[in-house]
Amino acid sequence: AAPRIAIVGATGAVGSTLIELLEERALRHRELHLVASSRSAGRLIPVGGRPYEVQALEDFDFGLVDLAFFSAGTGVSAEWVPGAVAKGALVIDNTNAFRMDPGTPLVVPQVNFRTLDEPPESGIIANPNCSTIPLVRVLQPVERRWGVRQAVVSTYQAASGQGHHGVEELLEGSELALRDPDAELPAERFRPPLAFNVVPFIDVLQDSGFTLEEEKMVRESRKILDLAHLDVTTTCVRVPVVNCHSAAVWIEADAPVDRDELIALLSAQPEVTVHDAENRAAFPTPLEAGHPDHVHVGRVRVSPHNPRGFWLWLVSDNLRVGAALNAVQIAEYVLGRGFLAGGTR
Ligand code: A2P
Ligand code: 11C
Repeated sequence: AAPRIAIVGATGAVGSTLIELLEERALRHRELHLVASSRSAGRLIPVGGRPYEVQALEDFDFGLVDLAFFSAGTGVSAEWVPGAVAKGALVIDNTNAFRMDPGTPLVVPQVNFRTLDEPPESGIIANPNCSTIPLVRVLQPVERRWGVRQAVVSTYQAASGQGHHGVEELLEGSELALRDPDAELPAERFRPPLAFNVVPFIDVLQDSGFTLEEEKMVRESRKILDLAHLDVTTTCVRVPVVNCHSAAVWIEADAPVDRDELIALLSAQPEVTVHDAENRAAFPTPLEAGHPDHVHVGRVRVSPHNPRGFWLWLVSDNLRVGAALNAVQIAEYVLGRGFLAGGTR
């Protein structure tokens, strides 16, 4: 039977993308419950041509659903996911709350679907951070073919990583700055302001001197790839782009890498498009990447000084590939495995 589904954070950037994907894809549902904060309670959101009323999280009974997607921030998940699990819902959590919990698989279906061979011990499946997902999608085939000695990543992350409010703040700040270069720009989601700026600081500083975003990319990649000592290091940068995260990735393999073979290998990965296979001048950008459900790769360059080292440029839709699509693909896989058959785990 099709499951009964709740989307927590349904009014947010990832939540509304989840709704779009439910409409687009074959993930059927018997009932759909849209949940957000009490601020949004009573709002009507159309899904499949029918209005659904948003319910306040405090009033929602998770006993009514088989599957709950959480995308309302780490604090909300930490507080409410355990209760949802206790009521019998399988939770796919899109926050940082449970990703490193040993009883919770951290899943990118194209990479480690095997971790879903059994239902998760915790009742939770974690969705990785939006900048981790495209990275592991290319690291895994390289690791299997040549071995990865080290990966050095610089990200170029879009405003939508901070939700609808992040996008609004960027657009509002950009308009203000165009009208008056000395205007004081809004800086609630992004400080310093993001408009016409580049900010090498995402989330909070950790004791290591790296930011939490940078640390998440390292530890999540290690868990997903099951490589506890993978040498990956990152600088995470926010750029004034509305949507789609990019990354410049330097990988040093354990053996010399042939560019044509590398391109063939990456092109053969599911939902990966390599742009410079034939035309070396072709590359993806956030505005013109192409299929919104693919990881886009370009600027594939083997170093002339080190035949084991090469660069990749990655672009992917952080709300889809990096968040909602990954979560929906997890749900599709889980349903295929029958964890939710008949509406129960
Ligand atoms: P709301 O719209 O009612 O504030 P975004 O990432 O785009 O900022 O969206 C965050 C999502 O998380 C929204 O759906 C928001 O609902 C929801 N949310 C934020 N705080 C809470 C909360 N305390 N309880 C329930 N939902 C919350
Ligand atoms: C950003 N990557 O771009 C963040 C958003 O751990 O799921 C997602 C944070 C997370 O701001």
